[in-house]
Amino acid sequence: MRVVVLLCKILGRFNRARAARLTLPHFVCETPLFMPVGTQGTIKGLTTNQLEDIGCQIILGNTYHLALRPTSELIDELGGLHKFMNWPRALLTDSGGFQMVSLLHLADITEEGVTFQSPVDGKPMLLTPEESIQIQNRIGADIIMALDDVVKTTITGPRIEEAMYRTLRWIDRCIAGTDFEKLIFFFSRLVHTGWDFNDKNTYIGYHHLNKCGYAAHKRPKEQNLFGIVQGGLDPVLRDICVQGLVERNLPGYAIGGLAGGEDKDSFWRVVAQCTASLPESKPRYVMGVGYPLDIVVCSALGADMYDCVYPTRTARFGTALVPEGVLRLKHQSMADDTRPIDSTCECMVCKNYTRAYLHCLVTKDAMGSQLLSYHNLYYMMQLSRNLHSSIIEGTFPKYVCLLTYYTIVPSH
Ligand code: PRF
Ligand code: ZN
Repeated sequence: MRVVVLLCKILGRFNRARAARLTLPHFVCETPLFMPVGTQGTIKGLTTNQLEDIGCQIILGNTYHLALRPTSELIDELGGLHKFMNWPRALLTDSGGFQMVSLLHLADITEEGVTFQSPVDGKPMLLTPEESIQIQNRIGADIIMALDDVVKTTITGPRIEEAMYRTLRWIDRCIAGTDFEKLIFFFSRLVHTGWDFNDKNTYIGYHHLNKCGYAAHKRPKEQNLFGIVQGGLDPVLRDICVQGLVERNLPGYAIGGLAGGEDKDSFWRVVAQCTASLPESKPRYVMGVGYPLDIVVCSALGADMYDCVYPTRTARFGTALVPEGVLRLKHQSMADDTRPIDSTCECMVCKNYTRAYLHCLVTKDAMGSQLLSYHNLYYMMQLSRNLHSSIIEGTFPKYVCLLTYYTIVPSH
């Protein structure tokens, strides 16, 4: 039997919305939560100290990028990703397949795995479910994702069904991959130190990891494997996938294949359907979702976790997130505007800099995008905190009305 180490305690509810506490190996996180995306072991333009300052609880790393450079073997050798990037809080890694398919037009999916041409030397390479898990074990994140077969929701026909069933077959290969790691782990403990007992002769498990020569960061037993629900916009396929994954009793579940160009109504229907039949006691993560409005709606529908490059990418294009929508700092009207980005925001940027100064920087200096990224991520963290506390305090509808009074749909 698999040991589930992720504790998900529901602290409050409002209809289907939940506010929970997730106890992960490196940090206790509060939901709903937004996870900034750090592609190359960094959130572009921000230090990890700044990320802690803004209240960031967990960040996302991309297995595909990290496996290419600096490689998972080197990260492992240097003590795991937490240590490598100096990030003491929680980390999640995506399995890599989605990034390959979305970034490389040369990626191809077969039953064995995702084949692609290495961008380093052009050689054909294969990422299997087992290998994705092994790479993620070496990186050492608190949450690891199963390799899935992702198809755009705008595609129709038998490919959607094929991808959903393949995702279900691959989850068993991912589980087998993690269990193999655990077996080696227990074997190594047995060989090096014998089992761990306290003075009352009670087995106390995998403490003192360094003692047995097993690197402290490499704790496969403590990594939480999330399965990913696929099935496009077809409710029957989504239902088969949810049931199949729930039977496997995983520590958490993600809803994948969305935010790929489908209309909002179809997107929200899939989220509503999945959250209705996923277990109450496990976290639900909607992948690739990050517009403020989508986070509010998905949270109302019972989802807990989100990730997106949007807040940092849009910052690099000179756009700031504000309660009214977005503010384009490049616009000529900002040139002599002495107000902060948002007078209601308490972030370091809004306390110290004017729109006029930021207008001057955005096109000329890297500091412009760094400051805007800082503000935008602060905005997302504040949104997560407000959702959490309003669900607990019973003021969730009031908070949502206040937010949607302004239009929080970005205008691009
Ligand atoms: N699967 C994986 N990563 C993802 C997605 C997915 O479906 C999405 C949604 N399009 C974003 N990131 N593995
Ligand atoms: Zn601000």
